Amino acid sequence: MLLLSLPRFMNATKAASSRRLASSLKSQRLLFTRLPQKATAVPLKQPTPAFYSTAHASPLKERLAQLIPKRREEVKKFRAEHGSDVLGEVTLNQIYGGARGVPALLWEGSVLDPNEGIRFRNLTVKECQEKLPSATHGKQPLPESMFWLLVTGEVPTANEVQALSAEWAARAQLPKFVEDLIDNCPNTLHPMAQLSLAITALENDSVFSKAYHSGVSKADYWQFTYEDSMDLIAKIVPIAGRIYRNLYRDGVVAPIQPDKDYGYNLANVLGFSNNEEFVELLRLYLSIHSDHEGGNVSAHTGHLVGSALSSPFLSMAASLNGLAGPLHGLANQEVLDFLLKMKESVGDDYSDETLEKYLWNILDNGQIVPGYGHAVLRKTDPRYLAQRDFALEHLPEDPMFKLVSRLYEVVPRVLTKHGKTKNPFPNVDSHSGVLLQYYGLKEQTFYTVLFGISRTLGVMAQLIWDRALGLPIERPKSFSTEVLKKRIEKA
Ligand code: CMX
Repeated sequence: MLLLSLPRFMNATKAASSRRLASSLKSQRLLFTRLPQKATAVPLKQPTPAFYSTAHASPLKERLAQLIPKRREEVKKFRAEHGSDVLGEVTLNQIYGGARGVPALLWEGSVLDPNEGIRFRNLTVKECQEKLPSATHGKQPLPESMFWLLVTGEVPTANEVQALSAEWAARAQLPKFVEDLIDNCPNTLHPMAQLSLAITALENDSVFSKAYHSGVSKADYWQFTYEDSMDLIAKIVPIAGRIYRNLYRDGVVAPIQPDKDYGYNLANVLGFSNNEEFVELLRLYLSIHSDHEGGNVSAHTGHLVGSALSSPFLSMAASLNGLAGPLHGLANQEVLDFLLKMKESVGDDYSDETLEKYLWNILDNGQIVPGYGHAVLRKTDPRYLAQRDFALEHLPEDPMFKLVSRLYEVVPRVLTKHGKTKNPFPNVDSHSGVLLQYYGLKEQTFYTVLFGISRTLGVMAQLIWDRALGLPIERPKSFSTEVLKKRIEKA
């Protein structure tokens, strides 16, 4: 077991290379992302309404205060020069087909290529693993470093990551009524519903809502969004711990450790921090599930609700409600149910014939194979591969991992023959459950909560920029079938 104090937990080699990376990235073709050299810190001008006093020193906020004015100018110029340029067209099928592929959203943190997979601020999953600071003796990116990257487009230094760990730990205290709210939930209420309730209840202390109603300048909205976002990211950990410990253990939640990183603290509130390998898994998990561009249900919902100037708490609660759907984040729970049932049925017989027969039975019943397919991806999800690499290193002989591995060979073939899905390959949800099971986190109804914690990082990073760039309320146009028919006739 490794219990390291915060000043020591950073991987010095990676931290040292982060500056070099920032300058090498500068030369790459970046569509929207700029990676400016860090300027000397300037004191951040904070708006000072009566209710607003932050005791939290925040290097990330200072850095944002430097980046935002430049970005605002850049976007203003870009829009002035190209505001009327056409980026695509919309077909009738797209209107009836869930708006697939319609270029309609701004999302700064990540961009998804159908074949290559996700790039977080232009870094692939593998590059993030190589370049973002990790824990001492660890290999996986610290979620703090992923958040810094998503927000700023820069690889943070070890000190910057350490400051973020300390800031999140310092903000983690829950209001008593939120603890009571969770404690009073019936144990039949799904953990995602409990999570959403608790996050909604944090609205009580939203500085964004208070600032809005006190009439602060629009130019300062981002600062209050930032404060709420940081509180939310910090408090979602003890909330998750409380839900987990109430539902599946003794109801006792370990306190947040102020000198430990985010992944450690999450493992600790769940009761698993004595296994360093599991802590590393959580760091990987929290980093790679954080963002998957803006069109997926959870990301888009958070962004949409935030556009009405609902606070980060209300926006994220809405986002989590979307994540809780079985076609989206709940798929990781569904995958494990599916695997366990399959294992029960096939036993140790992982032959092509037996697995294919089982899969065809599901498909012939009109059911889906959870964990396979994607609305955008057309190849194996690199987030799946990162988890597979982790399994190959740490649990290569685990029977459930072996089943997942065999399905990776068999399912694409079957789905291709089935001929419906546009992408027969596994997505991120296909792998996470077996890893969590292996380390003893066996309650699959809780899995989407972990996804939700991670997704909060991506949604909050974007929400800060939404307010920094002054994006307006979202309002795409809809039509009835009758009107569409008329328009088509006319066309
Ligand atoms: N098993 C069986 N059929 C599938 C399938 C799968 N894994 N994936 C897609 N299909 C079917 C669809 O249901 C659809 O059938 P109909 O024409 O009868 O409606 C057809 O193939 C075409 O779908 P698609 O265009 O390939 O996929 P969509 O963009 O409509 O949906 C997704 C994408 C992820 C919802 C779908 O692939 C699916 O349901 N997968 C299983 C659930 C899952 O793993 N979700 C998690 C995705 C990642 C995440 O968001 O967390």
